[in-house]
Amino acid sequence: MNTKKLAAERAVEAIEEGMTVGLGTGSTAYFAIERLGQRVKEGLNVRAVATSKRSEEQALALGIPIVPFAEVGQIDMTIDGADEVDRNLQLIKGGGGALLREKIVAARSAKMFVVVGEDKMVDTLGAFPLPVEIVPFAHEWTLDALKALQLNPGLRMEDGEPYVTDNGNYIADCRGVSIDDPASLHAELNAIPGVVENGLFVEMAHTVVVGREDGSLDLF
Ligand code: ABF
Repeated sequence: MNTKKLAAERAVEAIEEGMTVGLGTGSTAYFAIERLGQRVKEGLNVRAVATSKRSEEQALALGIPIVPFAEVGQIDMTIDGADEVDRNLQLIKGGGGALLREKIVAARSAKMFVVVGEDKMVDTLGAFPLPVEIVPFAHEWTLDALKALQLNPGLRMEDGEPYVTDNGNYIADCRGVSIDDPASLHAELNAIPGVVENGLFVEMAHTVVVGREDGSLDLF
């Protein structure tokens, strides 16, 4: 069973005529955009903003209208994946490197639908490395500040060079941190000079759609 596809397509059914939709990033969001593209071909009128260049390209290729941010007052509904979801529906996102744009779009959304396979559901966040987006300037010092918080940061690399986000920043992946209080850690991280944003999405999920291996769905 493709639990990601199951969850993504269920969320897309909640999109109504005339909505402004936020399009997430990642393999689960990919299925949501594909399904939305089908609905647009069937006559659904929506407009969208995307959380990454790759999601925007996918949407445009499917005929989903992308609108400038200046023309969007509020996003009605955003559909996006996650790397981990805890019992309080707090999230770790950013494994795909798009966390900054994803959080900006989620924050502007009336409803954020998080779409995951059941393997993403955890008791406590942190088994998945927490991504922290940092500026390249003096990034060594920013990494030191993360180390001082015992967050065990590692610079995300790609082809032997630091991975660069769509925003021209680096990502530090923080491993082995059991996150019992996501809200406090979120505030602590974003207070560090050099940190742009972090992958903790606290009190941002409106609905979590979970696809199960047995073909069932749960909505929280
Ligand atoms: C994106 O979805 C990222 O924030 C997150 O890392 C990713 C989850 O990946 P996938 O949907 O491919 O499992 O929104």
